[in-house]
Amino acid sequence: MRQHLVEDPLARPDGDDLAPDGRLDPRSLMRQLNDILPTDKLIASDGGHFIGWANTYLDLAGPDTIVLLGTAFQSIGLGFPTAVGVATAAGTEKLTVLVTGDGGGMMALADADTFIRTAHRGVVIVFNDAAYGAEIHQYGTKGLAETPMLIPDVNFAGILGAMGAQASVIRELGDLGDFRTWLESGATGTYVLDCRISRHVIAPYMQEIINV
Ligand SMILES: Cc1ncc(C[n+]2csc(CCOP(=O)(O)OP(=O)(O)O)c2C)c(N)n1
Ligand SMILES: [Mg+2]
Repeated sequence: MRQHLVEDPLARPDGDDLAPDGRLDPRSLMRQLNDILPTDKLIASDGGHFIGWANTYLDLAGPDTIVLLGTAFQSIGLGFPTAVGVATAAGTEKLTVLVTGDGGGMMALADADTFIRTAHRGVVIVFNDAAYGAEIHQYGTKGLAETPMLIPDVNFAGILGAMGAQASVIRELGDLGDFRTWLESGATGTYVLDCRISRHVIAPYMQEIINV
């Protein structure tokens, strides 16, 4: 029988500044990003554990301003190619925000280059938990070996910075200052937020799946 751990599905817990392991708490990160990002934006999302953050914590202009293609196709690695199409639709009018995991992001690096060359104004939020987090939460918790589910910390800021993006490694909320300045300046191009999040904060929807 399904256990409903989340009494209020609309609750948006504040989270802590940092998780107990010293990495970012995705909940406080998203609250901070929602404060920085404009409401008028288009969001492209890959699939993974992280899908529960942008669609609950970010204010959107409407239901047709977020595309969860990775979830629709049940395939990871489609975030960057989705974002290329979304950036084309956004033209010079709107900001395009891609949310991706580190696992799916690594699968799509060829299209990261296309996105950086295509987006008039783009933001890439990498939920970098150094793991195929969805696998850890769904199967590691059932006793499967977690070692093959781990990914060494990938330096997305370095890789995508070399492709021409502005980029920051975000280890604490105070590291978001440069991004805020970039956004407020109205600069064109792409800014990459390589967010080193904890895998110990599990999204409410995933808690329900684990406890089915
Ligand atoms: C092509 C493909 N391979 C494997 C999977 C199974 N799968 C679903 S989510 C996931 C983990 C994705 O890791 P990451 O992009 O880092 O996101 P996280 O779950 O850590 O937030 C995997 C391997 C899939 N959906 N599609
Ligand atoms: Mg991951």
